[in-house]
Amino acid sequence: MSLFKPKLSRLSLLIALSIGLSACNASNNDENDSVLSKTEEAEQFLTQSEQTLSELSVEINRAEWIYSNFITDDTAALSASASEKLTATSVRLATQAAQYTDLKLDDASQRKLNILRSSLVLPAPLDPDKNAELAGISSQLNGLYGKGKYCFDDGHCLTQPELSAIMAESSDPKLLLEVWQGWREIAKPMRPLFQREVELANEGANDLGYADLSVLWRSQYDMKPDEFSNELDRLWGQVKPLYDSLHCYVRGELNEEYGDEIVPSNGPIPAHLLGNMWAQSWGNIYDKVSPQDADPGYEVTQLLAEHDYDEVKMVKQAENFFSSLGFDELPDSFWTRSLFVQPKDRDVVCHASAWDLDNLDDIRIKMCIQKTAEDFTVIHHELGHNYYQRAYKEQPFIFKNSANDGFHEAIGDTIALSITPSYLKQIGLLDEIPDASKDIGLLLKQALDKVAFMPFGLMIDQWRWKVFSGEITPAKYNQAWWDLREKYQGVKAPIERSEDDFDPGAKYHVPGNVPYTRYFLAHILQFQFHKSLCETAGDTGPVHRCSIYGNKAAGSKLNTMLEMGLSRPWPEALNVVTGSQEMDASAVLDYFAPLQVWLNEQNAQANRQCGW
Ligand code: X8Z
Ligand code: ZN
Repeated sequence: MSLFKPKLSRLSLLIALSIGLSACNASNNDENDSVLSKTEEAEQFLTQSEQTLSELSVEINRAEWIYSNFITDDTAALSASASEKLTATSVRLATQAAQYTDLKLDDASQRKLNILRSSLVLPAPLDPDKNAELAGISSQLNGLYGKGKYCFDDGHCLTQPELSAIMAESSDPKLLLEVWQGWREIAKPMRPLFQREVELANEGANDLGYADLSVLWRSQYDMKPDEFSNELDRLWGQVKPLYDSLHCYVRGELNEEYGDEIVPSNGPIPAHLLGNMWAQSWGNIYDKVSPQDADPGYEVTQLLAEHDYDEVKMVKQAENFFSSLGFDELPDSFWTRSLFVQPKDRDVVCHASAWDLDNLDDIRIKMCIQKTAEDFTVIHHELGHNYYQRAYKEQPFIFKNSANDGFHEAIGDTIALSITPSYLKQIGLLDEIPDASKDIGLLLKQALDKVAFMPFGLMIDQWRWKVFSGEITPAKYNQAWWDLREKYQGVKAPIERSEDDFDPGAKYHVPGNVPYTRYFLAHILQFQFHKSLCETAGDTGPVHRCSIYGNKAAGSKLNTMLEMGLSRPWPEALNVVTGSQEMDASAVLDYFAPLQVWLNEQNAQANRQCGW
């Protein structure tokens, strides 16, 4: 499969094989011969591993696909048993790969061995009983999230997407609080399971030679784990002043909307009032905080409704964007096999995902699409995964992945940055392009989605890495979660929380065991990609007005990077599109430069005390 969740990595690393190593292990007095035979052995190990991996991945992908589309006890058992088999063999492979890392192999083989060693996101201990226990826990956690509902006093129950729609649309603080609190009830039973999952996976990481799971997760970025942590601090340091200005402005506006009792004009913002279940992106409160004189005067949600867009038409429109860049159309099987609409008759995992069932052409998305601007963007996000998967399909199995996990998350978002007023006009959704005086409104909407997301994208794994390393103990899970929410985002729980709660579990990627730093990286990378592709397209205007729609030169450059997959270190892939080997948030700051000035003026005029 290639869903960008832990399963991506778990499932990308299947079965260890019983390869005939015995002849090569025979003692040999000639040192050169011995080195040579070990090298040959390593090459053979890789060839056979890749062949078996690619064959077996299809079986695993199918089990996972069926489970996520039809959550029952039986499909859970099948998925757990597939994942148990996969993990056992991946761990064996990773262990075997470690034996060859000191050899002098060609770059590609060396790289493959390193990837085999470090790509597991949920490594099981070697003990088979513990492996089975871990697979069962992981499947149970996924099921608890997928089946999660909140039932109101009158007995009617809502699923995650329905509750999220209330969080997006309502202005009633009492209702928002009820839904916020209600959804988090689903996570309480996850706590002991999660705690045990961490223990077992840490043991698995130890067995592979890593100090803990945090070190393993941070070992996948072509640099040392601690260097990677420092990179994140550096990038966040670049963006933080912009975030602080946005936070200050939004808090001030919400204070006016809701009053001192509900949103005090200092301190952290209560997390239920930001238009999103997790306060992770704030675009849905645009109307509550928008500047009257700079509002562009249209809403994409409304435009979609006025033009009779249903779920399929939304996906077709997104496909059309990629086609305009020169990418081939999606295969027929995409349209017949994907899930676009939430089924009424069964539990499914609604959280959007993109899949590559056969590592070739059987690409699909699975998503309970709402007919909103937000989901129109998410569709582009998911298709970005599918086009990436198809672009690297000629690579050897181990390189069938993105340059780093942030790249996979950034491609569709990069395309969605091109959904500008001029693009909407070109595709017939908008009649008139708002003039430049409305740019502040457009930029504010974009910042509420993108800039607001950044500290959230960072804090989830700051929490998890500390949990994995033992710095955060189970007795402090929830407290530490809210401490980090406050530190990075400047938000707080709207009501008292305790260690009876397990608020991290109410976010899909925690029970799903999907690393989250990838989304932080993607939010930096997509602005770098957008800026560079706009230059390739010869756009000389402000970068926030640029759309690469229809530009084949930009499409071709992007495709060159996508085709590389994971075959080279990510700085080289980045260099193909941007001409630079560094991740750098100055593209974010350039994009939002006019907004930054405006926010600071507004905050100064209103005499706001920023910070929390
Ligand atoms: O999980 C996702 C995608 C699937 S890879 C829909 N995202 C993160 C989230 O929803 O929390 C995209 C942005 C952040
Ligand atoms: Zn994604």
